[in-house]
Amino acid sequence: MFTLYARPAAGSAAVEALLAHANTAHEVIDVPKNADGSAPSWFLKLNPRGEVPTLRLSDDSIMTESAAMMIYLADLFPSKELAPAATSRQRAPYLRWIVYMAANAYPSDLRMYYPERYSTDPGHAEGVKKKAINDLWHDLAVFNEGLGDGPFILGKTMTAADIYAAMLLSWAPDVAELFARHPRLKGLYDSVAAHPEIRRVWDRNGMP
Ligand SMILES: N[C@@H](CCC(=O)N[C@@H](CS)C(=O)NCC(=O)O)C(=O)O
Repeated sequence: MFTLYARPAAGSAAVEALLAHANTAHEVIDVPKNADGSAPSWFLKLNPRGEVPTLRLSDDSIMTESAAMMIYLADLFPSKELAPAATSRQRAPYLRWIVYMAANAYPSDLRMYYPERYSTDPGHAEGVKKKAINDLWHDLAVFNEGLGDGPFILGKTMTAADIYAAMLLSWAPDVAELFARHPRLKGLYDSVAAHPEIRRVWDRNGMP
């Protein structure tokens, strides 16, 4: 049994979607924020950074970091074929694009949504946000260039990397504009969302 600590429209959505797709026993607990926006003290005991997703595993241990969860859970359910084998040539692009999204697009999104957190000077927030939006367009254009004929990252088979990437695409500053510029990204997003159990999770998270 897994317990996913989550928040609607946050980075927990991809992990929630993977758990639903794997059809494995899990509960989702939405973590409220205090009035000042900080994390509640009970949650800080689980994850000192106060971030979702946070995942409680079946042995009661706690895991953090969304990309690590995607990789771990995909390997845990091999019958779902959400990850190429460690020895497969496809393992390299699979890992590349999960980590690319976690290391580039996700932080750009955080700078766009929370620019005030990236300087001690409140006057810098607007510039931080503008730069984050520029970086995000670039991050997603590079991802688009890296895709083959699709619809998924590895071709015809959906993996955990696609579920993760789809969540990041949905956070673009202008999703309609993103999909107009890069139809391959729309193809990936729609192909992931065509899975009814994932669509339900996207809906719960207010995703397009
Ligand atoms: N590197 C972390 C980042 C997680 C993260 O920043 N989560 C955001 C929501 S998307 C969060 O909970 N932020 C805490 C806050 O808003 O105070 C991961 O990939 O899991």
